[in-house]
Amino acid sequence: MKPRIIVTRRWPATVEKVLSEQFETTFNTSDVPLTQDQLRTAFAEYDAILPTVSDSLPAAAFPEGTACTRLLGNFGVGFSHIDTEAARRLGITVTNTPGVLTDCTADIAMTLLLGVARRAGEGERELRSGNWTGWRPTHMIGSRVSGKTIGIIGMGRIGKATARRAHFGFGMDVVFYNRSKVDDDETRIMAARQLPTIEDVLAEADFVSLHCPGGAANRHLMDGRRLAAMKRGAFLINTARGDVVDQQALIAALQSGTIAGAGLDVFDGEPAVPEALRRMENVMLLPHLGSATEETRVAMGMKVVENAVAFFEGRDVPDRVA
Ligand code: 8YV
Repeated sequence: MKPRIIVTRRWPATVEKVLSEQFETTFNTSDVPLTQDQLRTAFAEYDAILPTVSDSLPAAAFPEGTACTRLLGNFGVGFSHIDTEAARRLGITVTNTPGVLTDCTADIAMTLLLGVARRAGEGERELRSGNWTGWRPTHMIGSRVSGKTIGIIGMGRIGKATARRAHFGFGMDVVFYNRSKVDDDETRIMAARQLPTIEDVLAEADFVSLHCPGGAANRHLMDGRRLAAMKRGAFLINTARGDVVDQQALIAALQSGTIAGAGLDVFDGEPAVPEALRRMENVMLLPHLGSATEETRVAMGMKVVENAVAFFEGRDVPDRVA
């Protein structure tokens, strides 16, 4: 008998086909995520659940006692929406999809960085609304990017890929904070400097780009105090997780001019985005597009398949996180 799996959202068709061949697969064909009740029921009915970031799985979402589910194959690299401790207690393996979305997420970080520095969203809004009155020397003046310093918080795969783009592509200097020492050719070749504290990075960076995991450990890592510690005229870029930033403090910092602007692909409590942010001109807001390319979404799906096949064949799973 093939393992029974439930896929909580629609995936690229090519991957859905592979899943259907390998497993007895149920797809949530509706356009909305499963409810907490449906997820709880799924734990009693399926050998594997393949969730995404839009499925909240805190401890309370897990069944008490036992579960039929033995694998949570997360479609995405970030897994802070899953309580891995609760999974472990029930003997459920959790996997993610590292590596395959690195470049595309770094591209979106740079899209946001360039977008806010050069006021691209604002300019497009002006033109589309018919309000552009023509070229003039003082029109929509932004901030130059080359020669500036990018501060990376979290120098993992995506942090490094963003630093590479910023340095080699746009002539930026790189400073970074990372919990553990990073000592490799890649950072050396970019002359990227690891600084001892986040505050040291904030003191030097013209653009602060977040690339650390979400969840309790990093919740509100960028709080009001740290936003105030950013350089005057600096920008914040977030392609990590919404909860890494204190969103209310960010709104206040943007309103008061404490920071110059922000480029955000993720939000605390998304898809809800505070109206205050949506009304501001000095922010660029994207609907969580980090990994949203055809190639990457297929690669993510295939990585979940690879992990699930290995798991049910009793082999070591390549991307186990719990
Ligand atoms: C994914 C992401 O698309 O992989 C991640 O961590 O943030 C996104 O790029 C999303 O998580 C889907 O589950």
